[in-house]
Amino acid sequence: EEVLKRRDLITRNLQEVLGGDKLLQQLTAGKNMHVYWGTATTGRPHVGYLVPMRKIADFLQAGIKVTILFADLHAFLDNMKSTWELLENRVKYYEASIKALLQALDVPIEQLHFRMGSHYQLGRPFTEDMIRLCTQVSQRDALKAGAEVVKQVDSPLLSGLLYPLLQALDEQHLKVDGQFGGVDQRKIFILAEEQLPKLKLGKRWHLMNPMVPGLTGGKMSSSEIDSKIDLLDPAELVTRKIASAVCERGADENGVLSFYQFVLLPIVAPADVQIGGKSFSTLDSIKAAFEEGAIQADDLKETLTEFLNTLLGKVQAQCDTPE
Ligand code: TYR
Repeated sequence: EEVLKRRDLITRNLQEVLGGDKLLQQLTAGKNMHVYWGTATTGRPHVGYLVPMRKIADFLQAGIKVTILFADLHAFLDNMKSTWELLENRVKYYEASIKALLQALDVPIEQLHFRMGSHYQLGRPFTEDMIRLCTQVSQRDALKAGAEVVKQVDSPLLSGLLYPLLQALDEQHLKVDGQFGGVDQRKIFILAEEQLPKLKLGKRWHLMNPMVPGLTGGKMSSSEIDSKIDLLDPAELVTRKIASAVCERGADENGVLSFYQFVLLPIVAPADVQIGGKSFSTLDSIKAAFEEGAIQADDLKETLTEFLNTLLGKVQAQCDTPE
């Protein structure tokens, strides 16, 4: 029963789990488990990072070891989203931002482990595995695996084909039992599950978060400025971005409500949230009140703005290292 409780904590709010049987087996056997989440140190961390950080808190609470990987080489491999010279500074910037974010969320960072990809990916053992893996994976499969993660260009670079292979091998070289990421990582996770066993490097479970849509709907990307709120955006800019978001009754896509669903509600739970002078604990009740006209778009925006500015205020107070 205790085991099932831990399993539920590990998998709650996820969109998809691959290898859930194995996870349960390991829990039952009392194995000391280890999971990692990687981030390519490309642009600027944005509020979408709140969601995986919340999840990491669940892992810690379930008593599993968690490593955060700053995938600096991956930032370079993905069409040089970072230059070779900038790699180290980017990691520092990410590390400061993410630690500040974790602290603002009351996640005990002293229990976390932090690694940097280039520290082991350039060494001989990793390189040997990479070369071996290159003899297993076709160009086509490598390209497909990266389709939702690596920037897609007309003439794909070899570096972009290596990207999913290195990510798969990270599982082996970080010595983890599973990897956690957004559901956009799915094809890379599948590649890892299919290919690593061929090299006798084992098969891990994979946990996937839903993607957080931007304020204007659609995937939150580092390039879509208006729909994306950076961790270091000043309060008045956050206020302006939220104010300009479309929030209409009866629309299929509502970025403001998505924010409640993926960011605000999971973070404030189990406490209630106050909107327009009323108390809510579920997305459905918020949606219903909005549709009925009991609360207005401006009410939704006001609560969201206050929530984010309070949280980001804490992050920014911790982290005064803008690039
Ligand atoms: N692919 C991840 C992203 O999209 C980054 C990553 C890189 C994750 C290497 C894990 C890993 O081992 O940001």
